[in-house]
Amino acid sequence: MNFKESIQFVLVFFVLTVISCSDNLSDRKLNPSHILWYDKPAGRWTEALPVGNGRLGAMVYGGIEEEIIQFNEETLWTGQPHDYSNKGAHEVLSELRQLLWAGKQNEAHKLGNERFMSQPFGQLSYQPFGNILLHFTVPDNIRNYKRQLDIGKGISSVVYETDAAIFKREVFASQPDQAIVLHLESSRTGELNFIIGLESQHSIYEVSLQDDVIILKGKANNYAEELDRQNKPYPESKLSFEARLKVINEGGRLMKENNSIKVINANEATCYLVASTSFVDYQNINGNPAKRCEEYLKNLNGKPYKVIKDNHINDFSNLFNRVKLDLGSSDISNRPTNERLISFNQDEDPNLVSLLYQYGRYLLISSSRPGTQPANLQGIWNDQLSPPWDSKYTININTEMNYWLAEITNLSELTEPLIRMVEDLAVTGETVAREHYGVNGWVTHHNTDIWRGAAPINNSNHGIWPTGGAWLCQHLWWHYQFTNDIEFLRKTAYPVLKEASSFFVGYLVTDPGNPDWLVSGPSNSPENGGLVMAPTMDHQIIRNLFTNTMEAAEILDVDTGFIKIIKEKRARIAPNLIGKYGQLQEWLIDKDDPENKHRHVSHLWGLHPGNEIHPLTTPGLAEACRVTLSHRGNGGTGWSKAWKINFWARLLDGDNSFLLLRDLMVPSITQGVEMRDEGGLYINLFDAHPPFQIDGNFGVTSGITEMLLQSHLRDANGDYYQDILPALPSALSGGKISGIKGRGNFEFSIEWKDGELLYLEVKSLAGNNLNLRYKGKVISHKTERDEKLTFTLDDFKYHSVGAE
Ligand code: FUC
Repeated sequence: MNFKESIQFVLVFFVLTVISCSDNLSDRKLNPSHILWYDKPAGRWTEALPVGNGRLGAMVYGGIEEEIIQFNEETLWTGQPHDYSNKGAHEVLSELRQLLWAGKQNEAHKLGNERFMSQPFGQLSYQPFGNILLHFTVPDNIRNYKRQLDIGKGISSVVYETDAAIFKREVFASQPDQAIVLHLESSRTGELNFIIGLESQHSIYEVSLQDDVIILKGKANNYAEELDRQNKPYPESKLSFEARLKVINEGGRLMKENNSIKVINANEATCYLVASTSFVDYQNINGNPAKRCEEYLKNLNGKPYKVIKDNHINDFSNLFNRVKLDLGSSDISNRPTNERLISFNQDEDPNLVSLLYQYGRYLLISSSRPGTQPANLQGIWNDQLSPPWDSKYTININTEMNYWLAEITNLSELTEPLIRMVEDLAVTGETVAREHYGVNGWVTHHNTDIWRGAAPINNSNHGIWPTGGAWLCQHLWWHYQFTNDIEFLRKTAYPVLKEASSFFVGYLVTDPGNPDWLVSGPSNSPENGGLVMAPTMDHQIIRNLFTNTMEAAEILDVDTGFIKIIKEKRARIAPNLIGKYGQLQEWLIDKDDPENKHRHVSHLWGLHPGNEIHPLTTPGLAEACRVTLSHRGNGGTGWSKAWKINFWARLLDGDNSFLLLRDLMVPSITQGVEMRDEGGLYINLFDAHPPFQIDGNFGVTSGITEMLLQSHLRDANGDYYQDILPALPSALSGGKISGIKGRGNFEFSIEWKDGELLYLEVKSLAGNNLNLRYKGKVISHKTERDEKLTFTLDDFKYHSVGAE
């Protein structure tokens, strides 16, 4: 290098360094649709920022003097392994049916509660684990405070300046290293001073110190209520837990302070929190949490922070980056998230829609990983000993909604925990099928917990609902449809679907009013109208289960005799009916009240997530769904609104779908007061039922995807239609999405402008026949595995055929 070249090199190096430093400071490179940020610490839990690795979750408050990192481990629940079935309940099954046929609902409720319910009446609850507490000695004159969550990397951070230095903290939950990692640094040497400790909310726990490790050991509290409504005790809590926090400092020193560790005059510090319980599986709680913690820490020993962070980012972004969404942005998009949320309904800020969309994916990646428990009502984040609805699994909508986004937004492997839970329920649910119904197969009602309770809980007027397991089976079928994994179909999905179908073969009864029809009952249309015979939703779900079981058996070439039986039964299941107001009937009897605004709109299951109602194939029923939705109105809890976003998208009405989305994108807490019974968002963009319930977040991501791509209909050959931009709202008239998936294992990039398709790229991952449909025009192609095809609007204009 000569002198001139050296000068040039130095200059280029200088300019690049300045750009990269200023980028760091001003966050110029940050994509506002990947960042939640605030200029104040969190004042309450729903303002704190969530991180998680599927097993461990944490909520970071970002305090300046006092920092709280509240954490969870997903297996810490009240109770112990337990069989909830009610021996001999089947003795009253026929009487329950007779009472309902005779119109004696009150008597049926009473008998149901006396003889047919789970033992005890309720299930157990998910628990908080503990808090990491930090106390900082903060120099004066704090300025430029910022806390943020980078959802593309899964890292939460806090930065502020003082007269002495710039201080920065990062927190993430590493999946590869199974730890919550906290890194602290100051821009000037020796300025970092803090005390760190652990505490728990459980009544029995102790904290101790072993060198540079703080140890928290305890035993789960009992369920918050001692006795159920029939004075039966809840199973005693038996799980023990342990967390260990290791502190590593650089440049300073550590000192013991009671059972905490004091870090003095350090430049940097890294803290690793590992945690575990004695839970092994729903039948076994003989795990050794101390040993597990020891192993987690041993694995971390000697690994530099940078390596752990890089591994975390690689692991996290590998999942997150599969889908990119750009709906445009403006200056408003760079404002703090809380301000964006407050003004969303007045502002042009489609970027906030992208942020909320990706946040749903972020939350699933953080709360559901292969080998973990499925995301519960709060995902993995809970700070209460007695959380709303026990933070368990409600199966009459909520648990399924949690996973609606998984396959379509390219997070297929994250369904593994749900699928494993269904496999467990197929075991516990077999006992319930036998004891409560006297039939073969397996059944699950409207809730489950970590002990895989499958019996009807709470109250007979809504707990006796036997189609929970059948609904969950849809997710196993989807997994096959999206991956085409035949071994999965053979070994996992089919046996579960077959036994779920077996249950309904034995359970369905002839309708006395119409002996050609088979109906479900005793059951209910979730949480609306009490115990009944023949709710529409059940029939839709059972038809769907039978159809999927038949197709799976055909693909696998097995069980011809059994398939013949379910084929005959399916043909006799009572059909969807249109009632006197033009509405889709919620029950076989036409008794819908057009004034009823109930949050559940269960009888539209066949529209979404089912596929038996569609404006193109069953226009009359689709119109009846539209009437029903207009009766129910746009109100509702968070998940109810989220479901309606999906319903309207399936009715191909993007503008109505967006209207619901806009209604949901409002602050749930205004001037410190929670809006009652109306869904909205908290400051940290958690969805509000209220209170916080994560299903709404996941349902939003699913609903937006349904606006852009749908693949649930098939042509006469059984190939899926890939409907492109089927319900594009005018408010999102331009944008770009890549990585979303359609059935048949296709991956899509779609770009649109002024409400029209601009460019489309399809990757065929399994080599299936491709059937693209856009605005009534169809392009069909035979594809090779891994073939990539591109299309423009002109291809649909000039080289397509009219849709069937
Ligand atoms: C169902 C819903 C409630 C709530 C609960 C967890 O029972 O009806 O609104 O979401 O689940």
